[in-house]
Amino acid sequence: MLNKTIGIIVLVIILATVVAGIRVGCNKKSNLNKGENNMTTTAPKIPPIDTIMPVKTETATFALGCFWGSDSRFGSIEGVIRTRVGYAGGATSNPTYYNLGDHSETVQLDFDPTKISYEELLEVFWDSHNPTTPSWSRQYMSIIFYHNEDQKNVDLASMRRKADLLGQAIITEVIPFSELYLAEDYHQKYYLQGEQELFNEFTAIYTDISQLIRSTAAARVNGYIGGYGKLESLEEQLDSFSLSTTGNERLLQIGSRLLSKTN
Ligand code: MHO
Repeated sequence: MLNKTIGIIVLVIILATVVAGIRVGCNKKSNLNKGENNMTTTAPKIPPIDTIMPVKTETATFALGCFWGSDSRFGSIEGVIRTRVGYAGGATSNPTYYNLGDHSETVQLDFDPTKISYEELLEVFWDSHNPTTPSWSRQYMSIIFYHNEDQKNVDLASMRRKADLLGQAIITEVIPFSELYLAEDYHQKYYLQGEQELFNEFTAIYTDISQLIRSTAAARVNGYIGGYGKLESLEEQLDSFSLSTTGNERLLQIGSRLLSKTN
């Protein structure tokens, strides 16, 4: 009888220890979680605009002169998700800015076709340069690189319409896309890189330039700094960039100087 009672007591003690152990374990874990949460609230915040990605994107590739400007212009457009600049159209392998070979400065866009159509992007392409005058160098050629037969058909139809409208022949080449050699880091989101304080805010979040290149927020801000887009859109989107209060003030100051108010 005594043995049985002792046995039960020992069993209860063992059970209590195990339960307490699990509790302590859980507490430890939840303390850890709290710690992690605290860290995420103090770490730089991913811009909300970069957290919502469309289910499907399409890609467009254009050469139309210096890519600093086209990166900025296309980056300001609602529906454009990512921009990157590089060299394309030639046969020289691994071109660089100072050793371009037969390539041309090129901008490439990933866009959400439910927000902007490829045709609309082509309109921006025509309006952003003079496609009737041959370029004086291979570096600044006017080229549309199509990614599929559909794009090719849309390109040719759009080009005919534009030529009719202008009453002039268009010299733009329409050729299949093969490869984009990414330009050097300092060419990506060039105008944003020139605004040191704003750029620093982005590099605090995106420590690797390849992440920054993929950021919609960086594309938009680079667009507004280049003088593209509307002040009204900038004001609407400001919160989605996660900039500091001074960053917001600086961007609004640039915007009110360079951008027209509404559409
Ligand atoms: N005219 C520009 C060309 C730069 S671009 C990336 C300059 O300031 O050198 O071709």
